[in-house]
Amino acid sequence: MKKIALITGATSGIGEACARKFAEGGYNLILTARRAEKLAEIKAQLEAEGTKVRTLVFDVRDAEAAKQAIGSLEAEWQTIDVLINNAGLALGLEKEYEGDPEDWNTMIDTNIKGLLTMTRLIVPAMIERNEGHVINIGSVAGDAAYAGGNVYCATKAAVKTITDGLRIDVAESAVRVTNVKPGLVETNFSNVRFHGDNARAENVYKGIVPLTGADIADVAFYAASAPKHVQIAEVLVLATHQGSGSVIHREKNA
Ligand code: NDP
Ligand code: 8X3
Repeated sequence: MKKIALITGATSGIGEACARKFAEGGYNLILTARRAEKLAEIKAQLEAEGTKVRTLVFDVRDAEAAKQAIGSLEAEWQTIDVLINNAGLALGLEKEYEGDPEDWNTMIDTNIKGLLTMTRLIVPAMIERNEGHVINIGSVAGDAAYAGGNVYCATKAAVKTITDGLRIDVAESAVRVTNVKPGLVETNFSNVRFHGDNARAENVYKGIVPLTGADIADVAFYAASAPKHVQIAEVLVLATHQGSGSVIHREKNA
């Protein structure tokens, strides 16, 4: 029986790339997100290549929907070896005193509470079996605030602390816990952040070769594949020419 990875936010960017990487690496997959059609498309592609896939359509902000979705899995799909808590977003880049409270709520409910909901649902069975791996997608944004990043940065700082807390709480077991903290990754992230302003989103990646979702999936897969006695606790992955969340060297004429 192949191992099973559950990936939240698997319809785009880093989550979709993790789906492809873990499929290539021999896992069967439970893919979750809100967009049913996109999930079905990815499932069809991966199944054509020999991976078994279950899709669960729910919003991670809806704890009851998440519970029902996980509960609906057949018995053989309940043994989840790797949970990748990836679903998340930034909304806006306004100064904190000018930000939209609706955006703040969405980021907090998705990036923090959604991750906690999934952890609470999946980890108890890992503890019972004394094996499993939780990989949370944090961010360089969680290491230090940058201009306009305020609440988004705070959610990723919370992901760091929540990940560290989980690692401490499972230390008696063989369950491993990893925080992968990407820098600038070209995905749908900036289109979402700027509420569909694609020209503004493109500017984020001008003059620098950004990371790709596949680069981050490689790191997540490495952590999951390390020998059992090795726990990759945290990895910061920046684009070359990126010094920190706010220091980015851009080629002028690119
Ligand atoms: P994308 O916008 O490309 O993908 C985000 C994914 O999250 C989508 O699959 C989306 O699916 C899902 N998602 C968003 N909100 C919800 C929700 N409420 N319920 C369920 N699924 C949801 O962005 P990225 O791939 O870049 O982002 C993935 C993670 O990586 C995020 O946590 C982000 O903060 C983090 N990150 C991104 C970086 C970057 O530069 N891109 C850098 C550092 C971290 P759907 O819309 O179908 O629900
Ligand atoms: C996403 C990367 O630098 O835009 O977490 O915050 S950044």
